[in-house]
Amino acid sequence: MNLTAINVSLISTPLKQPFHTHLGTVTERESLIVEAVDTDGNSGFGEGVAFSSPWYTEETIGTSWHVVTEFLIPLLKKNLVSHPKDVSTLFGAIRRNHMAKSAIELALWDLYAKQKHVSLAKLIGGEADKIPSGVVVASKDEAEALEQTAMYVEEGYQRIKVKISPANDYRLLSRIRNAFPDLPIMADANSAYTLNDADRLKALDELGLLMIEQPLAHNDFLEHAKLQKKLATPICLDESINSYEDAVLAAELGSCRIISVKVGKVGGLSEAIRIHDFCRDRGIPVWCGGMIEFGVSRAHNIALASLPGFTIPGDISSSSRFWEEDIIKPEVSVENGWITVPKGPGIGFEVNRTRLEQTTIRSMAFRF
Ligand code: OSB
Ligand code: MG
Repeated sequence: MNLTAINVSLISTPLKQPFHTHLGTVTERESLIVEAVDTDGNSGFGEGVAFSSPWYTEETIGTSWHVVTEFLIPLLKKNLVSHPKDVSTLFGAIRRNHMAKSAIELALWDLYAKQKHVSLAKLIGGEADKIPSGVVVASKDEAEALEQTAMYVEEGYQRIKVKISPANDYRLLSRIRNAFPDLPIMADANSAYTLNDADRLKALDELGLLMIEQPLAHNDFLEHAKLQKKLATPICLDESINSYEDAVLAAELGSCRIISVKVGKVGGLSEAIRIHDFCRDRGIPVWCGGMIEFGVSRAHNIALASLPGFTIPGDISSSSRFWEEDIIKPEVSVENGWITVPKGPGIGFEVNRTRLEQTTIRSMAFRF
């Protein structure tokens, strides 16, 4: 791919408002931005989406920095890569660290698409011109959650996801359901329950939810299968799905009826596409999850979500959902509930270098 340099930047920005889950609250977002440069001066960008602390996955921004700079970039320097697909094989020598791997792999996908003068969406077989947009309500306060829902419905979002736990579940969801009888609503529990709560979750069946995301442990398949048998509402797995093999396991065991794909969590776009293809063949609906990410990752998600198996609106909202100013130009915007899939080369958004520099707290350049 004629690489001449890789630049790694650690950026940090406060969120417009705190994002609460029962696992913890995010108020400030750090992210790793990787730029891959070729001999013709093309630049491809990727984003590493690990959080500052290991509350959601074991990876952190710190471990990503370590693995990217000490292991993955040295591997790339020593081995010729002619297609971004080669990267998964090359990085197979390093165990897990999916978000670190993905940050680089995504930069190479963007660069490769730019070298071929095609949009990333088209390169990977995307068919949609626009994708439906969903948004997450993650407030501690029930009245505020209702207000936010009303605001997002007004903005046109096609599906609302609400963070739930035993502290708010039925009460909050039934209030939202009563206020919006026809709204597609889903609930994300981020592992707030155990199998002993099956009756409590069964009570949510009457609310007509699209799905309940990850009710049980982050690494569980067996108990989710037992729970799914008891619920009419489809279970969707998020935390449990870290690879293609996890998706196969979940399908074989009946642990869920829907799968959420997060590119960073599964180690890159190639793996995300494998999961998509498997789910499409098996008739399992998939949707693209979100990581409170900046525009680079959002742009990659848009390309992924243009694949035909993505039949449910994902957690891909506008840049303004989280940021006063994003690091891409134009920013991601939602029009009447839809995001247009860009047709320009690569991810189809420019990186706003001024904003990138303003938000960078640490950077490192590697020459090839
Ligand atoms: O569980 O889906 C999740 C954000 C951070 C970590 C985990 C999750 C989330 C979200 C998506 O709910 C938020 C978004 O980016 O829109
Ligand atoms: Mg989730």
